[in-house]
Amino acid sequence: MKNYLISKSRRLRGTPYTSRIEKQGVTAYTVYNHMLLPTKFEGTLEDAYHHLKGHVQVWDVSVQRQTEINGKDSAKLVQLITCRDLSKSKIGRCYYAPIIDHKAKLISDPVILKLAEDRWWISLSDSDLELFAKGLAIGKGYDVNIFEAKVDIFSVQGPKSLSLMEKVLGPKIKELKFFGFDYFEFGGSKHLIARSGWSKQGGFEVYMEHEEAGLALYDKLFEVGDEFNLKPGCPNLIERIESSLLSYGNDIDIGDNPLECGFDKYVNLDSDVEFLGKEELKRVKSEGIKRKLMGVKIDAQQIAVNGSINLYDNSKNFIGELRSGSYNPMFKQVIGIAMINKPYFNVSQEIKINIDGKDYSGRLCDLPFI
Ligand code: THG
Repeated sequence: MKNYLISKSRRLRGTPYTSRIEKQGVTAYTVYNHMLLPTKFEGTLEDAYHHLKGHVQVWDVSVQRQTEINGKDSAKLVQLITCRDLSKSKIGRCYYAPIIDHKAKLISDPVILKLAEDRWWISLSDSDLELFAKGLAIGKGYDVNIFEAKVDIFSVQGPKSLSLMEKVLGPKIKELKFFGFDYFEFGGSKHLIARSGWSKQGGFEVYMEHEEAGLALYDKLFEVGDEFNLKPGCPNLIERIESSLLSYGNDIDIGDNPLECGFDKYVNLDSDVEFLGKEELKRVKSEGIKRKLMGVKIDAQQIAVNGSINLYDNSKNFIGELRSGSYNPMFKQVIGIAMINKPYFNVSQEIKINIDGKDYSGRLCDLPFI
């Protein structure tokens, strides 16, 4: 597949780490939240996958922008836009939460951080949530402030992330629970650090607000990182599919509802909290979903998914679309994520797919893969 250069401009924002990762060997970017997201470093994607699963990487994920909502009515507004019940949410915790509109369509699948009773960060997937939230706040007359906070996250992912972070920040980091956050001192500033990140190999995310001290922390990790075989990296397509971490715009989008996406545990219809799309979701739930996000295993050795690829059954009936996929070294075949229509969403349903002019067979499975 031919690749093309990306033309940088002010509109396509760089990050505080761009000059660093360009020295560290970044070779490709994508665009996410109007910003540069590295997708490849020197070496193959498969090398980076094995390294991520065995060691530790630091990623520039500044594209995970924070929409801050603060003020008297902020809790009301945050609850209005998510179907996850946040009424018992705690300060110092992160919540993976579907954001939906009045028709229960998915606007974003961010991580929500509760900083205070009246202060929230919504750590966006690729979606212009700020405009949606502002429109609602204006229409409802809510007393809130909504803006993009000046925060640039770097992520430390991999099985050796805890040892690396402990070496630099001390033993208190070990007390952080999954999806918890706290403030840690480095270089004369306090940094919000969460135990989270877009891999299933364990790790942390540093929500960098103080650039000088934050960049010093980034540099310090690389200064001491050799012992842990630290390398620069980025979200890894192979690992994230294997781990079933969904990518907004790829696996799921504004045409889907959260029940189709398998977000059932983040859809709370029985409590009395008020949110957009609640009645619609109740209707969808009682009627049953008509499509479902599923795993696919394909007897092929490579694939490049740049759009949707149609899937058929053995009698050539259209059954759904593959939305992302990659060769997986552990399964030794291509695995992917697909939206499958009723009545075909049975586990083990056989599928046919055409990749680059050649037909292949495969099977559906439940998510997650492992
Ligand atoms: N971290 C932060 N912001 C983000 C992402 C992130 N914004 C964009 C994108 N990633 C949002 N999407 C996801 C998808 C999955 C998870 C986090 C963000 C995730 N899910 C776990 C899982 O599915 O097992 C845990 C969910 C839970 O149980 O609460 O981590 O990565 N800051």
